[in-house]
Amino acid sequence: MTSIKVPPEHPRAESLQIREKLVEYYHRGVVASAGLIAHGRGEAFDYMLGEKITKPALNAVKAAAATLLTAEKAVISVNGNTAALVAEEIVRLAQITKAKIEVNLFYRSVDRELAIKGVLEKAGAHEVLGVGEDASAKIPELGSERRRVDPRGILVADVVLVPLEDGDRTEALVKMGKKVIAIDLNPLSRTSQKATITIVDNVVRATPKLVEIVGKLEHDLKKCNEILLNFDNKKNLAESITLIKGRLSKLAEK
Ligand code: PTJ
Repeated sequence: MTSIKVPPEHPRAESLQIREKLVEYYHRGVVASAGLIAHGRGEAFDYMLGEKITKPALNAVKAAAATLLTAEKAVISVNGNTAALVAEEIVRLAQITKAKIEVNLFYRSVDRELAIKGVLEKAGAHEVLGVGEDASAKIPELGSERRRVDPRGILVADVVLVPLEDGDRTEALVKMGKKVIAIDLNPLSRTSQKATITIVDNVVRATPKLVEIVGKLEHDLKKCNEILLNFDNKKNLAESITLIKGRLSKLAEK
């Protein structure tokens, strides 16, 4: 296994450490090989966003927190990259919002499902849905392995959080009447465009921020409703795209 120790003084140390972590979890059977490619795609958008949480991302995080806290049956869908990067934050988020955690993979294999379950349990999860025979239900109209869901989880959820998704499932879940919260660095992706709430940010920043905000809003139903009344996903998503455009223009002028 080729892995390097990133010198902390390296100007891009944080980004390189995240990359190394994904490579390590790839070798541990958690991350799919395509997960490494997906990360590279995300990195490119992160560069354009300025590698920090933006105002529209923060607005979306607040709306996501309010949605999770007011949900009846929320589920956090976890894939390989998410487990590798933010397992502890996912478990904490599930605890505060009383959401269930379900493994849902594009590149499904029992070995990967078990490896991801193991990572989540090590991070403190008591129950992980969607593993092996537990993923016995099917999302209609979906051809990929992502169609296989747990009848106690995603199938009956009213709200599903999907960090790092791949398009058609978001659309299918929305068609089933569910609210979908996506975390995706690419504001142009089908997931971003089809989700009910789109957080255009890196999971490594958005997930801890989500934990922080749900902690603040946990007992404030009035505030949650107020946030939701004032949130417009289309407008917010457009702001992320405009922000990238503005940043690129400024950089071009330099
Ligand atoms: O673990 P599996 O089997 O479920 O597979 C997971 C991947 C990510 C391989 C699968 O879902 C996939 O192929 O996804 P896509 O279609 O490549 O889409 C991934 C999206 O996530 C892209 O729009 C990326 O820009 C975005 N992305 C990548 N890394 C991050 C990210 N968004 C937020 N935070 C990141 N760290």
